[in-house]
Amino acid sequence: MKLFEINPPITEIDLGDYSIRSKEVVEQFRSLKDIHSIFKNQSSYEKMDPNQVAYTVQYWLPVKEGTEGGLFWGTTNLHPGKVGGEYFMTKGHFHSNASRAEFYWGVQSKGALILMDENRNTWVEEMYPGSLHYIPGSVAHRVANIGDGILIFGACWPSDSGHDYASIAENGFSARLMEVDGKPVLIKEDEQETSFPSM
Ligand code: S6P
Ligand code: ZN
Repeated sequence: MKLFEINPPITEIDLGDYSIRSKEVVEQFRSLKDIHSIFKNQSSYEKMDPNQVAYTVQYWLPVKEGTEGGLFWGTTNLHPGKVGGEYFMTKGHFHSNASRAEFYWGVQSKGALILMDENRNTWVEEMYPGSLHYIPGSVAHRVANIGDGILIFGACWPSDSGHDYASIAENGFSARLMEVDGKPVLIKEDEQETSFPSM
């Protein structure tokens, strides 16, 4: 009888905080100064510590960026905070390869997934430990931390998605998630207010 060797996996995640242990893991660090231009109120930003951590991301990239048919995996730790009433959030992006979709899921604390289609319709999904989100192709995505602690969420996306940050840097999303009377409210850039799930 031939015996087969059972190999250990090359990657592990901690099921508590979703941190990744892998040879291929890449770490990204974004301080407030790296992302400040995404916030509306720049005078509030000027009064804050530019070096404060906004978010960190661990990427597991088992294949080369751009490989068709491959998958990438990521864990984001988004810190709590606000710039002039606007929650700390990720830069947000479309995928350069527009048809490529993505999964996000909540791991720790409370968040809001802000989505915008190519016609600039914007909507929000609540994130919490166990929430699962399908982000279709051609939909820009960014996450805001609306809780008190570090928001942790996971992501999985095709390795040939690419990231188009330029469109968002240029035109932003059509709505912003602001804290109004202690609650998150989606405010369209034309100032109309839409209440976010009763929380
Ligand atoms: C990658 C995936 C996430 C984000 C991360 C940071 O497609 O959507 O891993 O890269 O959450 O957000 P952003 O918008 O700065 O890339
Ligand atoms: Zn993405």
